[in-house]
Amino acid sequence: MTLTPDPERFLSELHALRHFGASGIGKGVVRPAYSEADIAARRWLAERMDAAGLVPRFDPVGNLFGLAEGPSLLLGSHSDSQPEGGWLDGALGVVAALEVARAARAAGGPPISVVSFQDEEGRFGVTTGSAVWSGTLPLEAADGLIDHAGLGFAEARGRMAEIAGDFVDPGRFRGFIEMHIEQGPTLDTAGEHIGVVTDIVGIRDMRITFRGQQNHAGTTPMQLRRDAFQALARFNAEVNDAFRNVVTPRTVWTIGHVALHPNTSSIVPGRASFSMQWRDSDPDRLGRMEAIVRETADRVAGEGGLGLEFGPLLGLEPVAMDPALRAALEAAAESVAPGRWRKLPSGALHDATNVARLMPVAMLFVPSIGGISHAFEEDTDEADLVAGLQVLAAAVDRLRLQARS
Ligand code: HGY
Ligand code: MN
Ligand code: MN
Repeated sequence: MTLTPDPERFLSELHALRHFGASGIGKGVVRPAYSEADIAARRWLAERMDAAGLVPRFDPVGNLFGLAEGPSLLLGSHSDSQPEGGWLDGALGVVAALEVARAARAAGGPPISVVSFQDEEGRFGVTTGSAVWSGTLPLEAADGLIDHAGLGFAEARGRMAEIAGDFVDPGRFRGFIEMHIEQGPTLDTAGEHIGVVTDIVGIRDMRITFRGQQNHAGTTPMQLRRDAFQALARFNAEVNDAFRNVVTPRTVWTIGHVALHPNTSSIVPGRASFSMQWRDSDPDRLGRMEAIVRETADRVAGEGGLGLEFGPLLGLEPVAMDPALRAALEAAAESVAPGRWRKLPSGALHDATNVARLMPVAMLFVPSIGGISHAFEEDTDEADLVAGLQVLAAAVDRLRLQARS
């Protein structure tokens, strides 16, 4: 009996989830890891998993699993959001997984478990919940992480202590498939409905701090200043320049968070602390970019007479998707959207990168309207959401038949 997920129930559950932390602007959400809205959403998802016949289990870092009996295929994503997030980033994969798990149960199999990983958006680290679960990041190291406001990971995860159980054994899962929005313009621009991911880029992410001299903005001559913002500005210009010899058109880098101290008009900033993040599909290029970042910061600090601190370098390596799981997704995409799908790399990071250390993984995308994500405007046509659900279900069906043959 083939799997027949219920599109109406899927869409209504997706809309219900976005009300946890609704931003009040479009369909946007504010549901950072361990926030009240995030924990409430996870409790609600646990109830939905239970109602779907799965056993809900929170692990010590707040990853939520809905467990089928015995060996199963794991589907899912994450339900925490960026500080200003879209309603689909992560949530889509969790709700689609739950609907396919119901359809599989109704069809007499295959057993499907569901997961919502915690802190994929890296409030504390980089895909922190799945990084800890997969062994990429030791729990003790994660507990030493802090968010931009200074809250510690240990304290944050402690907010879920009363519902937290042990880590779930990855050995019970045969593989992992994550459905996600593309978060880029490729599918939307091409008028295609489905993307089957070939590989996920690697990432490096660190905090850098320049320490100069806080001083009066009116009486301090320019040539005597040790202005931490000017150091950051020079660093940025010189890194952009140096990267030109190393990067490709697909390489990206971002200074997304800047904290100036004391951050007021009439004081020369004495401290500039900022995030420096870069991504590429080639680990060697990621390493060369790191050398440029460190050398440039050293030179700017040295020549300007400023102090310099590098925070811990967080990162994940590029990872290729599993050929067998990918083939099932490709065949399913052709059956649901013939000629209107493509294979493509993921420029965004996903929990699948960490899970790939433990088992075969694959991902499928649906289009993001205008390629927008990590913004309240993030959206996808409902027809494309349903097409993605049908591809996920059809791929699970194919994998069941293969397992039987
Ligand atoms: O940043 C990322 O790629 C992911 O959305 N957290
Ligand atoms: Mn995501
Ligand atoms: Mn995201």
